[in-house]
Amino acid sequence: MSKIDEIYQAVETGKVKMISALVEEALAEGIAPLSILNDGMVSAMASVGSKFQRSEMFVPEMLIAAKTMKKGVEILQPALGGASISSLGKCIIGTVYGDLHDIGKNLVMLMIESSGFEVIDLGVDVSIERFINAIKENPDVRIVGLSCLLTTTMPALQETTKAIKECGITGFKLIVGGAPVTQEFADQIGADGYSPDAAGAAELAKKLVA
Ligand code: B1M
Repeated sequence: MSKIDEIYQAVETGKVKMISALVEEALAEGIAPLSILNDGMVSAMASVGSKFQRSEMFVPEMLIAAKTMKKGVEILQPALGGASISSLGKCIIGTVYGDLHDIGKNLVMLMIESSGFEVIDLGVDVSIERFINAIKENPDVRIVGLSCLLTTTMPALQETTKAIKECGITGFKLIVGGAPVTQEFADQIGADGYSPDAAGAAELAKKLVA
């Protein structure tokens, strides 16, 4: 079995104790960090999602798979991130209220940070008020990023976007993303940008502040 397959299986079956060593071994073998991330871990999480949909997996297994991926990403982070120069300004990021998913948001954060932004992470289940307070405390913010993983929290994404746009502070761009979000929805709710993935979000953020 290839190292990528081992990582895939470890994430899918929630082998938290094994993942750090496997990722380290993969890096030592010279496997590209992005391949470890996408072919090993992200695709395993997609499989977890499909199994959950087919009732072949349940929330506790999904949670342990998520923990395993988070641990793997921690090991991968230095190799993925590269040197951060923090000269493009501040980015405030969070997952909208009602939504507890943060793996994708954390990857977006990592990519945005390593492309030169100072990231302020508000975490998950972030109320509209918390987003607006963070913007008021950091009026020089350049990018605000909202993540949303559930179709049921898409209305929260819409409300949060509207409230932030109307909060009286300008000078930043608001970007959105997450599995159920599309370019069409982003346009419809008045976001300044949308990306389907973490690398694209970092490119978009840089383009929007250029
Ligand atoms: Co939940 N979950 N979950 N879950 N979960 C999904 C999203 C689901 C699709 C699974 C399924 O049914 N196939 C489904 C949603 C269905 C829907 O909305 N139509 C679902 C459900 C139903 C639920 C619960 C309701 C289950 C329940 O309790 N019955 C519940 C809701 C809890 C809540 O949030 N209120 C729930 C709970 C959980 C756990 C807590 C157990 C766990 C999350 C742990 C954590 O995040 N710390 C979990 C997990 C792990 C998943 C799946 C399996 C994996 C998500 C993930 O981390 N993917 C997921 C199935 C799936 O996605 N296929 C699922 C890997 C990650 C790298 O991808 O997050 O998509 P992703 O991020 C990508 C892009 O979306 C994008 O870039 C990222 C990297 O490339 N992106 C952005 C994300 N944010 C962005 C922001 C940007 C730009 C791009 O700009 C700012």
